[in-house]
Amino acid sequence: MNYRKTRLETLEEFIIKRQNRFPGATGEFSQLLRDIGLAAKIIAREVSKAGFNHILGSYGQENVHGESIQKLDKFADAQLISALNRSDITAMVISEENDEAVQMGNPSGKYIVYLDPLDGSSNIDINVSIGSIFSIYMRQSGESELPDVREALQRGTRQVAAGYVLYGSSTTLVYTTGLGVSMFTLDPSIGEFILAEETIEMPDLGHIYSVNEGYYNAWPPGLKQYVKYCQEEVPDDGRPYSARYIGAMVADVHRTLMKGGIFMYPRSEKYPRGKLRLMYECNPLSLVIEQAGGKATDGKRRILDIEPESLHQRTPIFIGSKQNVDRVCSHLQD
Ligand code: AHM
Ligand code: MG
Repeated sequence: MNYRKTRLETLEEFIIKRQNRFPGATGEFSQLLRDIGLAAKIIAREVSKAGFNHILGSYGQENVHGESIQKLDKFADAQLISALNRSDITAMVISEENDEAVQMGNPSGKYIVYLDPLDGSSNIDINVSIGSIFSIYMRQSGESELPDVREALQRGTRQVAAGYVLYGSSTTLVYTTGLGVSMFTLDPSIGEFILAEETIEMPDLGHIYSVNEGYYNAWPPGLKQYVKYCQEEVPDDGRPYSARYIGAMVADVHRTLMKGGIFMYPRSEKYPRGKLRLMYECNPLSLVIEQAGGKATDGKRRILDIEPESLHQRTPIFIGSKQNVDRVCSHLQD
């Protein structure tokens, strides 16, 4: 009998293959990525049962931003932190769900991990896409003491890896270590993430814009102008563009990565510094988008160059295909 050579590559195999490219690698970083993959599978399993496993609805508490905590947010937070605690690699975790940094009790741990355990929590109860976002930094000081929070305040350019897991019509894991962006799909029948695309390159220009238009009146004038530009009837130029807004940044940015276009969350009167969080939403997604050939700015500065001042700081963001981001920036500067 002849067997056709179709080779499925699992996330584990892919991580080890990449690790082998670096002769001195200790394998610790690979272990960290595999631990995140494990937590993602457990969260995906729970998300897929949401509705009958009593995990929907509010936890009856508010998080540090005054938002109602969903049970699934708490579950995802606990799963990710305990997966990262399986080994002594991670020294500190900063999560959207915890005001303070979580010390893992590993003074020898080399890495600091930021998490948005479940982005888009308002989508949980309505069976719309949500996701977990992660961002990984190396400690800068010696490893004899537990890290100081100041060690965690590093620019986005210093991320050694970043990515997300999207719990959508399928569960997708996307990550980068600065060598391009790779995507995996969870095959629930065998419980493995399988390589779907080794290197994602996004279009330079896309025909979709994504922004919460309910806040139109609070937008800066440049953004109003840009959205008007997107809506103009210029068929030769592919306009009007389509509008799409899922309400979970991770899902909106994933669509932008795959199809091109732009996702925007500007500053407003309600959120004078923007709504989205620099360290565990904007930086990791900006690294992914840049690694796929796109761009991300706060309207003036590259997101990855912003010097962080606090763990939970917010920023406006314009992220997506190069040409779309350049155009909105030129309107904002007008
Ligand atoms: P969350 O992490 O608490 O779910 O909040 C962040 C979310 C983003 O995912 C999304 O893009 C944004 O908030 C939506 O905000 P708005 O409802 O103001 O459009
Ligand atoms: Mg979020």
